[in-house]
Amino acid sequence: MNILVTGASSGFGKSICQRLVAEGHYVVGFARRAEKLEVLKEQLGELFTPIVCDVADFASIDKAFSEVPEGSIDVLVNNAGLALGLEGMQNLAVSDWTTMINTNINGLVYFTQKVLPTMIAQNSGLIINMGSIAGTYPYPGGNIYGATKAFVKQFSLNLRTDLLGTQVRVTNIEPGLCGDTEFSNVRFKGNDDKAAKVYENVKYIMPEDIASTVSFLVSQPTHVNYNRIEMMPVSQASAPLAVHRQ
Ligand code: NDP
Ligand code: 8X3
Repeated sequence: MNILVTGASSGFGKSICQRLVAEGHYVVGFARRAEKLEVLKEQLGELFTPIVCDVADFASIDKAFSEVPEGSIDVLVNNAGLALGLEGMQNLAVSDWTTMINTNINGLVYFTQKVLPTMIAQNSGLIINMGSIAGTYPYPGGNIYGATKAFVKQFSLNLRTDLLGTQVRVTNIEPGLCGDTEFSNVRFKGNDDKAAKVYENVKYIMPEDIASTVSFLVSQPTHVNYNRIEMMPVSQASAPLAVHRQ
């Protein structure tokens, strides 16, 4: 299959590319950091095409798509995304929330719209969006990040209704605590000690577990649609409702 993966330079995206190439798929990986993509290219060889792209910039996406090798697009994995900060909304920098919205929402929607005409015309295709448990369960400081992932969840479900009558499928993967990625390093803006504390003394989900879920979805029969897959490590559960007592 021909598979496009955004956010291919680290974490889930990198692991998804490694897994899918190992399974014999042609994978195009998008990200901003050319040097990281080049290292992956050296490792994965002919089946992998790296394309530098900022998904928060529509012009960059247009340019990137003009570089995608000819051929049908079978699967899009909308994985690029980030959280910035964990402070209350009143203290969140405007540049942080606009970056989260532009990346997690606008970039994902634009990529989706880019592949839809081809998928609808060929009457087949699979769009896998990377949501989060943060899109369902609120937590302090999750304000904008969680809301972007709630958007991704509802957008995925709404897309299914637009696509009813076609064979194009849509799945929202909603992971919980996953380590061995740059997610918290990015969230805490390079404060690696703070990032490391998120994963202290806990067995978290690994990027390979997410890649394995993507691989599972890609290999399903084409008459089956998984709408949502929520994943947590066994060591995580949703919190009880908070009560502030006087
Ligand atoms: P990483 O920070 O390791 O990976 C994020 C990827 O997204 C990188 O490849 C980065 O590449 C890319 N990216 C970020 N911004 C842009 C942009 N503007 N344009 C293009 N690429 C971009 O984090 P994860 O692998 O953990 O996260 C991947 C996805 O999974 C995200 O959507 C995240 O919200 C979601 N998620 C993560 C969880 C976790 O606990 N880790 C849990 C639930 C969901 P580059 O910087 O090179 O552009
Ligand atoms: C990443 C998981 O709980 O840090 O989406 O928001 S969480």
